[in-house]
Amino acid sequence: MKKKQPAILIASALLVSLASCGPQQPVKTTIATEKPGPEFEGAISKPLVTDMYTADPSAHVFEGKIFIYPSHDIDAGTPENDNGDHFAMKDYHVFSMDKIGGKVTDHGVALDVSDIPWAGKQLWAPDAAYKNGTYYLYFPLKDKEGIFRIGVATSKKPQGPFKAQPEPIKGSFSIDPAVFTDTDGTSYMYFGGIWGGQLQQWENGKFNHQGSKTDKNKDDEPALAPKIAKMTDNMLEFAEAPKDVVILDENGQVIKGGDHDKRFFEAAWVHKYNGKYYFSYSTGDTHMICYAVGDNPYGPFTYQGVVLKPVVGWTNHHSIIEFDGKWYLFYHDTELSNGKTHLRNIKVTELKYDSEGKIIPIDPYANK
Ligand code: FUB
Repeated sequence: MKKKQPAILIASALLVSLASCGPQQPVKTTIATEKPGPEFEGAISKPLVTDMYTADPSAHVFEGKIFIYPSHDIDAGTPENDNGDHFAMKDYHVFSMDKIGGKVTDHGVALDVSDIPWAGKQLWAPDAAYKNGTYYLYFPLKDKEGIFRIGVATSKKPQGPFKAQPEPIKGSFSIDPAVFTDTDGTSYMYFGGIWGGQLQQWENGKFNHQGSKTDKNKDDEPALAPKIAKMTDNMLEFAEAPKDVVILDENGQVIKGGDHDKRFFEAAWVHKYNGKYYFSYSTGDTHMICYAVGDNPYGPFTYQGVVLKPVVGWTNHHSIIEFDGKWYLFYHDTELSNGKTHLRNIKVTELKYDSEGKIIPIDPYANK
């Protein structure tokens, strides 16, 4: 993934100790100490975690608390490219808070890449779910052939540690799993991401190593669709072959590949509000979180607008939860690293709806 804007990279003393990265010795990237630049002025919220880089926050309410399942960003020294090779994460930490604005507890390493039998590299944006006394951590990871698959790990506690299943979920591919459990108890996984997320490299159920490396490059055709699959009762497998999640524009037409302001890129999330299903996602190279609304978990979903305007950094990734009668958007930017794309920090802010159920767009730097 390449930056659209000139890089805001300021040399910093980032030290990496990657040599021994077993579960007992988590990967440590030292936090930069310089003050954030002017582009962060007016930030509406502060980083929730300040002693490590965190991103892609998937928040859930478990056991009456807020649990956050983010990526753990590190500086592995890999040059930035459209493939996202610079996102070279190796483990996950889980965080919890009793309330918004309360102390953020780091529960330590919840899962390490060295404990995943099928692992190649790059632990990207995870999500979590709960069913019948077990917590499930879902994660995208490249296998030994360099193909992203989605894995699952289990624990009796929301904070882990989690034990990975020996194989990735059968039939899974691409990145950014988001598991939504409907009010009837049925769970669905939404997933997919283009460019480094490889969705465009899947053709007729096969991974094409020579396939297009970014978009499908067919601007007048329907954009590549994110995927949905119902989960089995034990939450470890897909109960059906993944289907396309269709996103329509305001005129009922499928959003086209050339419509980069609206087309799906990555970072799917689903929540339910007033009986409607809200499918939100990142537009990637136009850097927004948008949303579309549908009448059932499978869609189709009709585009409604922007949830979150671009943050400083290339990626935009989020989750939405209700807690104590209010709605919250968890997101990230790059304030702690002063603009380094791959060294992000998670944040939270309140999210509001208007009287018709439309989300009021959030400007992450509105307090200028
Ligand atoms: O964190 C790595 C990747 O960057 C995530 O999987 C994407 O959603 C983007 O945030």
